[in-house]
Amino acid sequence: MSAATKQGFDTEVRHEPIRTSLSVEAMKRAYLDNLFYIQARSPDTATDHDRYMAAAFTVRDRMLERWIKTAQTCKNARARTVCYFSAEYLLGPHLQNNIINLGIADKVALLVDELGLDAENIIAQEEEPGLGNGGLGRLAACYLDSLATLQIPAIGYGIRYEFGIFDQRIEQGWQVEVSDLWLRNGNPWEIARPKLRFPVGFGGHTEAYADDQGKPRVRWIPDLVVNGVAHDTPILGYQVANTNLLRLWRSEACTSFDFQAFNSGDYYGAVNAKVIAENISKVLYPNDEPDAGKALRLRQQYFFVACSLQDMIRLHLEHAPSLDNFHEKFVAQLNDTHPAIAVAELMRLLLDEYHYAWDRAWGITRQTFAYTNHTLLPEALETWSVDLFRQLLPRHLEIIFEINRRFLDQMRIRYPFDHERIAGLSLIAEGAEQRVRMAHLATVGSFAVNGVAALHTDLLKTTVMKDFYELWPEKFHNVTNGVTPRRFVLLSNPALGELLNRVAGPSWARDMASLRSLETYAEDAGFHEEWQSMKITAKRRLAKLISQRTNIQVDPRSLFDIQVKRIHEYKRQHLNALHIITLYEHIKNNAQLDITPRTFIFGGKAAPGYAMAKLMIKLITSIGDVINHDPQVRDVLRVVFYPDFNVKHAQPVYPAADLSEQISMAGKEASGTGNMKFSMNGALTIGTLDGANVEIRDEVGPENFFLFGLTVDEVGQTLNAGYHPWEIYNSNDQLRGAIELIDSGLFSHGDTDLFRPLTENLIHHDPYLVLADYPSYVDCQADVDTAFKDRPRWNRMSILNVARMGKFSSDRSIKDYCDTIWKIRPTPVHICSGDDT
Ligand code: F58
Repeated sequence: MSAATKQGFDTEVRHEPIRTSLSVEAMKRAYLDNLFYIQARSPDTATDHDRYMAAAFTVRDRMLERWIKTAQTCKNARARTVCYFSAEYLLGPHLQNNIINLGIADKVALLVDELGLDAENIIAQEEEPGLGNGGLGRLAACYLDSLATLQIPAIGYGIRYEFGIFDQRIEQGWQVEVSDLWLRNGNPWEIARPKLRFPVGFGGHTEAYADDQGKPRVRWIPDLVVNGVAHDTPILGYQVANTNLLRLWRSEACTSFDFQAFNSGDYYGAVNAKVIAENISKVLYPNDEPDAGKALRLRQQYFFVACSLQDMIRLHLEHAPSLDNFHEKFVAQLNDTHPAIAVAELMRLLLDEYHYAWDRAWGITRQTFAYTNHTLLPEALETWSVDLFRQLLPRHLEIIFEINRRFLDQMRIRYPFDHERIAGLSLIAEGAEQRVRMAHLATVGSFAVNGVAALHTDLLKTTVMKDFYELWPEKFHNVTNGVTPRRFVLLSNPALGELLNRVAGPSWARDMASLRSLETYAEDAGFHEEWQSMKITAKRRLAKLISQRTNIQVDPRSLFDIQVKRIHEYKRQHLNALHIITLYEHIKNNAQLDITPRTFIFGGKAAPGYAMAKLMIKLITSIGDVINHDPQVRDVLRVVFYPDFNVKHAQPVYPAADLSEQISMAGKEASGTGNMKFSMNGALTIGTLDGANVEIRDEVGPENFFLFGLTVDEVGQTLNAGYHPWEIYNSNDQLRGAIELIDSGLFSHGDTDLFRPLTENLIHHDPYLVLADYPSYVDCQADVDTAFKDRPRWNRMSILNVARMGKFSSDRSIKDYCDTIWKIRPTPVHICSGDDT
């Protein structure tokens, strides 16, 4: 060992070893230094936010050597790198997660003690980066965690939105959106790279010309060019040195503004280009609003993809003479179709900038991309109008037409005379206006396509992607989603984490399959007691938060029945609401009824433009207002709407749940990931055979899962037979009673119209079969009630849920991607400094 290494110097990375040591002493020193030198505060004048910033820099400093070493190791290894292309990353707060992944939680606890700090207050200061809408964005964040933990070289590419998903306030029972100023107080986790910037063009026209050798070429002359500036965040793996890169792009004008226009007095015109440029990364689009006219969204998609591909090419050409083997060094995973324009952009770069012939360019492109589909909902399958495309990305439109022309020529040979099939496969939907089908572009331009749960993949193959599946069966894969047990068990539920460390050994958090050993405790009365006391502690904690945030008092001994997710008709929060009203009526009509006391907790945001979802929130809060104040029922039922559901607020929710509501109409929820988070924390699921519920039930055992509702096939039959919800309404007294109670104005201060849009829709249309599933849901809830009274049974079921959730770690999902799609193996990173002391 060299003298330098002995002293704790890394010979490649110059740094002072003591400064970033993991010893309590060194961290204390660093924290106080950061407070002083970065925040300019002494301990007695510091605010909690200063303390948070000092703590964050202390932790970040300890990640930097690992980060730099990872970049060096991967570069030297020339390993294939996964580039995860995602318009959304719902990361959640970093501080605690990084402390856990660094393995310094115990030392930090000592330090906090020694300095007399209030850890909870400090942690609470962190504004989470809410750069995503829901499941898709959170999945991307879980995958970043697992990629680093599994030591896979990876870069997450996306957009650094200045405003993330809106904050939700509840005022008079209604959702009010408040803009998310997450960067207001600075972001200690990111490192801006002002020198790392790429130009991105928009609009303009294309020109044909002949190059030096007389070959015909095309060039694109955009009429607006903006810059994308890199902002990097380190993503540390759990108990490994590997630290990957999340690179988000911020848009910036190329010049500050047009001086000529300014001088000639056109002040507004002068700043216009700057405003357009900077708007691109200004705000995350909330989902569920119709895409029509959303030119800015298409700009965002192209913007981040164009920056990312230029960055990948730059990295590649650092040590390769050409792009011939680009696809061997990179795989770009398209997180849904939002980045699908990357297919046309890589083609454009290869054809127009690097002068590849079409076939070679197409070969490289098709071997670079893989596409994950996250939805079957027809309204969510992205299409863009050809006219808009022509305006914003004229060269890309030409390329897409050419891809389509060549593709359809092949299809005509393969399926002569089958015009319907060919029109169905086309990248362009014909109609009143032509539209580009982004899922088709992604499928044709990728070497692999995957769904996110077994059922979802099957449905993809048999419905929306049927023709593509018949054409290229080998291209289709299933990779069932997963979630990271680091954030959603270790961090969110430390008591469970400790219990699992003790009974399954601490490696469970890297190897969740080992939790099977917990099965031996399923009948152990002593263990049951511990289990139950852990749950009640988590419920007390949530009860306190509920009281602080909503002023509603709930009893931790009651059954916590929780539905947290985006508010959407297909997710059927209104089915849950109808059950609550049914119980309410039962109790009102029969005071002696022996029902299990329950606290119904809801959380989730509605898209600002989705009136029905907003009305569902109002319905839930209004039911709560009545029930929570009714002396006859308030000891048995409580209803809470837990506002502003985001990652930070979600973390205390999963550990406190007894029952997890996963009640979407079968065939609509591609996978779901909340279902996994609940079950990993010992909640039992009441659910339909939809998304990953199917696989969760297979794993935990049907006897440990409350199943109800129509299957996908039955849903299809019901709809095909001509569904008449009013017949169910008329013939089911309980159901009619519940809906009539809403219409009576009881929950709306006598206003009999307020909820009509919702009830009328259910009675006359009910596209998500709420009424059809209501009877079996209510029956199933009665089984839940009985089961909860039998504590040993409930505890056993809960323990077995946790023991059998190994499959749903995102580590397993990432291994699946590595083995079946990316063909990548780990590149371990070693740090050889004395840094870990
Ligand atoms: C979700 N999609 C699926 N989309 O609904 C869910 O079943 C699945 O578990 C999850 O992806 C992860 O695979 C989803 O969250 C969005 O939020 C889109 C964001 C952009 C606009 C359209 C919706």
